[in-house]
Amino acid sequence: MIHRKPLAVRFALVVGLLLAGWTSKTFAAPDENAKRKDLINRAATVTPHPRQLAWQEQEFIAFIHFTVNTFTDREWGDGAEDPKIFNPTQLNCRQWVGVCKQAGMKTIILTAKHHDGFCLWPSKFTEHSVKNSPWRNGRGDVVRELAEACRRGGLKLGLYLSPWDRHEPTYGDTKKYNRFYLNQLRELLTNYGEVVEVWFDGAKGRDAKDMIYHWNDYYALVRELQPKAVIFNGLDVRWVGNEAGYARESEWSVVNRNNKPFGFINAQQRDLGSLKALGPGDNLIWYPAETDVSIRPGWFYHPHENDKVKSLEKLLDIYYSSVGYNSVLLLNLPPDRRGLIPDNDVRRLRELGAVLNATFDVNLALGASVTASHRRDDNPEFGPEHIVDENKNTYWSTDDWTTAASLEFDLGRVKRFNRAMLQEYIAIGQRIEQFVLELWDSRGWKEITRGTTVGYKRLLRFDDVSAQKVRLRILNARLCPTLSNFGLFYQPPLDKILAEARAAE
Ligand code: FUL
Repeated sequence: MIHRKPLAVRFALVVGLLLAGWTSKTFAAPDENAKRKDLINRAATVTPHPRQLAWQEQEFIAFIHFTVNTFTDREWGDGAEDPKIFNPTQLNCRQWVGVCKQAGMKTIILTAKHHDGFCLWPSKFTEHSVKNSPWRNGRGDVVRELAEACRRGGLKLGLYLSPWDRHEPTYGDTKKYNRFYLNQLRELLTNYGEVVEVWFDGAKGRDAKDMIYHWNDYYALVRELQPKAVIFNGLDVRWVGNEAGYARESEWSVVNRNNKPFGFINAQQRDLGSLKALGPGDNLIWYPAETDVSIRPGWFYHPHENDKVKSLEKLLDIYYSSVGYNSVLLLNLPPDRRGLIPDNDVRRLRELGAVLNATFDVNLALGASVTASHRRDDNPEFGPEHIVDENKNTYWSTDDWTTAASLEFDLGRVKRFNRAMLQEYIAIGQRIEQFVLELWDSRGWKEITRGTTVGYKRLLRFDDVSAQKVRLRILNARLCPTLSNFGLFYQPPLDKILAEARAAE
């Protein structure tokens, strides 16, 4: 049975509710606005540590997966492998370095120990290593050879040390294994010179024994021994969330840590950094994405994958969708049983390098005259000419809360291009949310392409266009946009580039 209230009471209730609604809207709005402004301000001003900046500038780095798996044709060794099967016949780290340099890579990260526990260096803390393999009569050290080849070739070194170890008998005993792991980490970070990235793989099989990794002790040791190294899947760099080679089209480097331990952010979440994903109470941190993918289907060498090396078109798509989407690309190259990067992979990397050089060697916007709708404080320090001055430490910006602005580039003469590049001055934060690129075609401005986030680098691909004047309209930015670099490029047809590269060989 329903009890109905007298009419007068019902009337008073309705009026009361209406009033309450009206007052809460009227008086809560400024508070909501202030909160939102505060959030935007905070999100716009979180900045990278110099070690994160240096890592981001590497742009394109190599991953090398090499262990007993190379000889057993497996992806995950079980730890029972005989060290004697590790016997590369022509191992030459200088070949690896040469191939990586040709492709434009700046760092090489080596799996010093994968899940099988076999160590590519003669660790004092286990017998399961190169010291018990016939390679170099048990006196070999792949980590040392790579460190030296990198130093000689001007590349940097990163190391991967799998926490999950299927060989080590102490695995499963939290106290003992953590001590063992820290000892190995200490060896690697002490004996091989500068290390710029330490890669902590979170993978662990379902059959793995239960134990707790002392992540904070691992991080502390990295900071103590290699303060310039970034920690992947730890304090400094996050996993992009897939192993296919694709970053998000809107990849924000500022995300909510959620007060979870580092490494426990849900890297696979579709939106980690937009203002929809962030809220007023969030603990915002600079936590940029690294995109890892293999040039072949597997991470390790398998003879049956020799003809499954990714196509040049696929690798270019990956490059534009990782480096070009505000991420670092970590491309895996598995050495074969000779200990060399296989021939098909070498050829493909050489092609990739040739295309990237042919495209990005000449920036058609360099030296263009630039005018801006807005400039910060009317101060020449923030003038638009800094966008095309080739100096990554100078930039253009607007006043705070001028969140839209446009920039006009006069190239001096009509030029043909099909690629564009934008770079924010991320040392002071990441801001741009949306932009449009247009050209002047004597009747008016026409859109060429548009994009969302920029961050360290945004690359855009479009069909060939010709113009003397180009306009970049920043439609929306957090706090105020910055730009430190703008580029227009022309990528010739791939067959033409490859024919020229072959002729030059
Ligand atoms: C994963 C590992 O399980 C794979 O074997 C590979 O090392 C990849 C990069 O990370 O988590």
